[in-house]
Amino acid sequence: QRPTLAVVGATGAVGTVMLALLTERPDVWGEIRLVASARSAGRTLRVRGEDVPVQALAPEVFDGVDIAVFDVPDEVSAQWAPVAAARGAVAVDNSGAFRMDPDVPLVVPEVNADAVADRPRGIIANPNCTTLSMIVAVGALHRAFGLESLVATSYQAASGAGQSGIDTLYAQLELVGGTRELGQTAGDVRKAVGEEGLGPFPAPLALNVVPWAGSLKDGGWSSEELKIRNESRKILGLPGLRVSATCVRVPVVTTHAVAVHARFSQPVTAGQARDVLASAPGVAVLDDPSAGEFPTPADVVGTDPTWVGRIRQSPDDPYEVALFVCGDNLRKGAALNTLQIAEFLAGG
Ligand code: 11C
Repeated sequence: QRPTLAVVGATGAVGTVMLALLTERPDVWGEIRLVASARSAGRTLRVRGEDVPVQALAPEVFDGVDIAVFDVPDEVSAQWAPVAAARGAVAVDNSGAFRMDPDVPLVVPEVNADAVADRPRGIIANPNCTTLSMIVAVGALHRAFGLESLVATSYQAASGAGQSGIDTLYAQLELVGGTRELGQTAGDVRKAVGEEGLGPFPAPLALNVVPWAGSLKDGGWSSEELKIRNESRKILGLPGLRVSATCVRVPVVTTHAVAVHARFSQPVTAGQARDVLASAPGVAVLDDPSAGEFPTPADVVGTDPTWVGRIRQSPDDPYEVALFVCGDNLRKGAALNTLQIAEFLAGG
């Protein structure tokens, strides 16, 4: 009998991509149950070519469910993933609620699929989309060369902040589009957008870059930067890995990019790194700057792989390799990785 899947948060930005993936990918599921807040209950959504009613989140929706994927805010997952687990489902959670819980594995199938087996709470966590945008490539290089430190700078898309991030960016672009004077005088873009037009961002995103994502933590770090550090350490099984990240929001709708400087326990040439990445599952190499070929968010959005280009050996340190990585933050960064974990469980 095919397993029953519940999709919790089916109506959100990530949930919408999840339904598209469930329709596109080889179908391993029996019943697919769609679950959302009471506000969305009663709506009908299309999945696998069928109209499926959305049920309100309640303990009984998990009865008979084998795997429940959660694409909801942290506080909703914190409350409901344990309920799903108590009713017998394995909860695969895309929020930040459980990622650093020592009794919850943090899984990227291409890197540490075996970690799914050790799940005493019946919950498996999916990493943050920024970690996920680079970790498949970094994990492949670690396996080959032994990673010692990581410096990462992100260029994060507006959709990382959810539907309100997308709506805010489009609204700002409409406000500033066609005004040729804007962006040449300090504060003029902020004035054009207005305080009420900032949405979830602390500064205008149109015609700008914003060095901030998440909330303020000790030492001036953002939560997003610490997630990259802590989650990379846990996924790679390197608790002492040195990681320094700077997270920046850019006026891109979807697909996070990350400039990565990785230092290894041995010298690594660009050619060696390229060969490893070219044969790594889930990675696509696009690296011919002489032909103008490197990944950009606008060129790879909507695709599954982790795209890598600009692969260079540091001119000053033969142990260090620099690369530019792009990954769709709603697919591999969220829905796809969650679904891959669920499919791995369904197959095992
Ligand atoms: C962003 N990466 O781009 C964040 C969103 O921990 O799952 C995802 C936050 C998380 O704003």
